[in-house]
Amino acid sequence: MKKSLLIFVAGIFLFSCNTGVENKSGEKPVIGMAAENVRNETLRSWQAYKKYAWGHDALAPLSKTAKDWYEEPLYISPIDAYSTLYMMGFEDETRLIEAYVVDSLDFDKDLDAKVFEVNIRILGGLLSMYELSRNAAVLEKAKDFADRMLPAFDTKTGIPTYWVNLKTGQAHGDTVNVAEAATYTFEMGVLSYYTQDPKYYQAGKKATLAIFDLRSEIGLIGDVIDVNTGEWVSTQSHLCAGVDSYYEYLYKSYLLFGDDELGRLWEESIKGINTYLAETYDGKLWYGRADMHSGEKVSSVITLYDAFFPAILALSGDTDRAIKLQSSWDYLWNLNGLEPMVYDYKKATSSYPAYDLNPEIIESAYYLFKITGDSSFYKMNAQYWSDIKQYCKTDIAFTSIKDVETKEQKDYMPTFFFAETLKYLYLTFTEDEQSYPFSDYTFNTEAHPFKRNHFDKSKAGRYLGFVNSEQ
Ligand code: DMJ
Repeated sequence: MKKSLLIFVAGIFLFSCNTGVENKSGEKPVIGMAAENVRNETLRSWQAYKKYAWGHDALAPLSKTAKDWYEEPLYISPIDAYSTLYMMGFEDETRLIEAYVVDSLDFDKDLDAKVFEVNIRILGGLLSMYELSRNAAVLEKAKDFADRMLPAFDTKTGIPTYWVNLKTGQAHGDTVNVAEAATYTFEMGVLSYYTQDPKYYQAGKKATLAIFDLRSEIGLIGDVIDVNTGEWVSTQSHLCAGVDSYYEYLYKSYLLFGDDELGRLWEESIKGINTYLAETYDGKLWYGRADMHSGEKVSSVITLYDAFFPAILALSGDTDRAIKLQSSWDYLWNLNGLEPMVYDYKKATSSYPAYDLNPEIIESAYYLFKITGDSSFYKMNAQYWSDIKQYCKTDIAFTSIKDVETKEQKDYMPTFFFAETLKYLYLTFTEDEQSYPFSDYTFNTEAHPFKRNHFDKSKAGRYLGFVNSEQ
């Protein structure tokens, strides 16, 4: 029997030996052994973080030490981990994080933070912490943090600089990629909704419109831009790392807030993507790189981040392409049992064969499993989880891999492993459909969940400052 089939059959058998995790009403919903296993591994890794890296940004699981992104820690792992721990029902742990954030976390730090990264992890994490806890003091922290980010958006184009100093507001770094330029409408929109102050969403949307307005005659964008001149520094068009979440937020922000303008931007963008970037090579669907002006293919080098795209295709209704693309990514994963960071689908080589516990292929399998109901996507995630446990597990947690062929380990557990990878695995496997139904939630690009019906579309225009044409 094939290994993947064996895992699936074992999964079905184990479902009959269900365990439970208490929910808020004191009931014990059945989650099944596969989900329970992810839950146990999450707790084991979280406890390792607490023991060896508490108060710091991330855990280095081999040396059993802490790593910080900047001169001072910003507490990124716990903020990123919160929504996953919450959904898994670890109430003591989430209460601990919440208390630390409210009582001890002070963002008045003289350090330069990467605007894009702290937006999706810290602002996104804090907003979902508020969304789940309804603790008003957490919303105040989120607002304080966003106010410290806003000076970065004060450029000629409205596209934020790469860095912003959290204490002084001094912003610098004129060259950014498209993801760094325009992945803000989601978090800024949520904050505008909750504060009823449009300034956040307006700043994020201005940056998004600036990128869209700089598209070529054939409707493609480049990938690196100067925030002051608005000139493309690189005219390569793709949906790989460095662009990915720009497209993701066009659709997701439209979905969550109902801003039709973003919906139109998505519709226009996806036409160019499917016309010029998509190609079938060796019987597999891939999205490569093309020149934004001529539309001619310039490269078949992709990154594992691109595996987010089947999820967005499926969410936006193009299940056919989503299934084909996911099958290409599944093929790539199974070449080595983990996927390489960078891969050339024509040369079948990797110039950077690391795997950093990234979530994207798992995220897409989760979406496809929920949208199509096809168990082959469940099986994919069972396979990926089994491989991650085989190659990335350490005595205290999980760690990144230097080379997917040799499986040599690095000494780092990224914060998105808590936020995304473990969450999407858990949500795929859990039998408890009641607590977090797929169609009730929209996730930011760091997998922080926001309940769709918390955002009343008849109020969103007013709170976020947009007008739909039919209103
Ligand atoms: C995450 O931080 C986010 O999903 C981001 O958009 C790109 N990918 C990383 C994890 O791989």
